[in-house]
Amino acid sequence: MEKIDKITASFEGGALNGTLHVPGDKSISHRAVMLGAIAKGTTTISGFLAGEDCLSTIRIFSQLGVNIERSGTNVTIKSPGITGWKNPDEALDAGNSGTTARLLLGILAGSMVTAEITGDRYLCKRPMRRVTTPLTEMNAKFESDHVAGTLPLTVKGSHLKAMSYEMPIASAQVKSALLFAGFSADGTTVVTEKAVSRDHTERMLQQFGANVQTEGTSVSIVGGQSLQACNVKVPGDISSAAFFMCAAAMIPGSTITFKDLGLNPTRTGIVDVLKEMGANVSIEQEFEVEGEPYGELTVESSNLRAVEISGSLIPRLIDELPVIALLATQAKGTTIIKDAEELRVKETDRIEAVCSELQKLGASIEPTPDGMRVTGPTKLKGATLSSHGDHRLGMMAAIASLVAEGPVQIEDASSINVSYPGFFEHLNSLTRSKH
Ligand code: SPQ
Repeated sequence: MEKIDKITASFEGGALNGTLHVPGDKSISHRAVMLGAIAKGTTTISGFLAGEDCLSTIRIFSQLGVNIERSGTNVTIKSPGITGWKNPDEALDAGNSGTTARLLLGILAGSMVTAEITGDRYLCKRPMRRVTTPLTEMNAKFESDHVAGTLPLTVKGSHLKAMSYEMPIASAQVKSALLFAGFSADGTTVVTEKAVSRDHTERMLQQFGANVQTEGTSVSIVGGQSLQACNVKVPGDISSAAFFMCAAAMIPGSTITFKDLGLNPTRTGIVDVLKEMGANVSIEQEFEVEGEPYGELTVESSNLRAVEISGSLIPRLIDELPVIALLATQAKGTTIIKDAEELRVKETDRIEAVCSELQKLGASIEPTPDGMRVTGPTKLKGATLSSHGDHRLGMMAAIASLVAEGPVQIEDASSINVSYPGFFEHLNSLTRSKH
């Protein structure tokens, strides 16, 4: 993987124009490897995201004895099935990936494997009790040398019992971990969310032949089912496209079209917000592949106005909030983001980090306990920004360079490889900038 430590991005002005196939969806790529490893037989994945987070997931399931071969974005998984996994020789390292760690806790809890799960210095600070507390109620067994509720953690696979659980937060990772555990448990597990979070696990479990029922904000799964290996196609990641969608919306004269983009309604909050801000967004050629909606989406620049973003919209755009905050610096009025306290426990505290980095560019933005307030439009100036080791912050900084006067230096830009390998190539293909 290319190592980029410090990058200077400067934009010579002018519009962004072109067509992009953004890399495969990160959430769907993780789940495809996980379900392919649980199912006995051969699963193939096309359009896989070869970013560092998903490569961590592949490495982990290889350590458990699953045969996984990757050639670019094509992956072939030959698995003995979950009951054929072996104890790993070394700790399972989820790297920077919260999705890998949390879903793995749910999967291994009901397996026959004992394994230690760890991660990088950012992941080892992120909360795991949101998953281990309900899993323990299902009879899962965890061991830890410390009391902080963080990684490293050892999970000892055990016989699980089903449960009904009302989640205190809307989180696809918690929901998915519990559905995976419910898959191995005795009885029917029901998980209820406050607001609907991304539902890729439910859709893909169905694709692998499992009986999963969704009713409103509740999802149920009967334990003891078996999965059928299958072929998974991964759509383009709307969370990656969001960076260029926002760039096109705010830079006069721009038009960018995204092909084969994932348009799952639990992920399209960014489209709703762009439209409400006055951006020109159109969707064509909508279709569905194996339960996941796709389409071709075009964004054209226009004058933008401030919005309020809160409530059930938040889980539908949680990962887009850093770039939405940047977008709001170019919109007329005060944008208010509320109910987004979850941002404080991502790869970094994204409320503090987004505000401090955008303030360095001269933005009028202030943190609030559960979000931020951004007033625009503001002419941004060049500065040195840090990604804080967070891919979404690194990409936000790169997009900021397109609207700032003067160069923007990005420290620790290699974090972008977590979710968007080839990001700068795509940026260069759309601009006349030099990086
Ligand atoms: O995997 P990780 O590190 O947690 O990734 C992030 C991201 O920005 O890419 C969050 F930091 O996305 C999460 C997302 O915020 C991916 C995810 C999933 O695939 O299930 C769900 C969301 O997290 P959560 O905590 O709301 O369940």
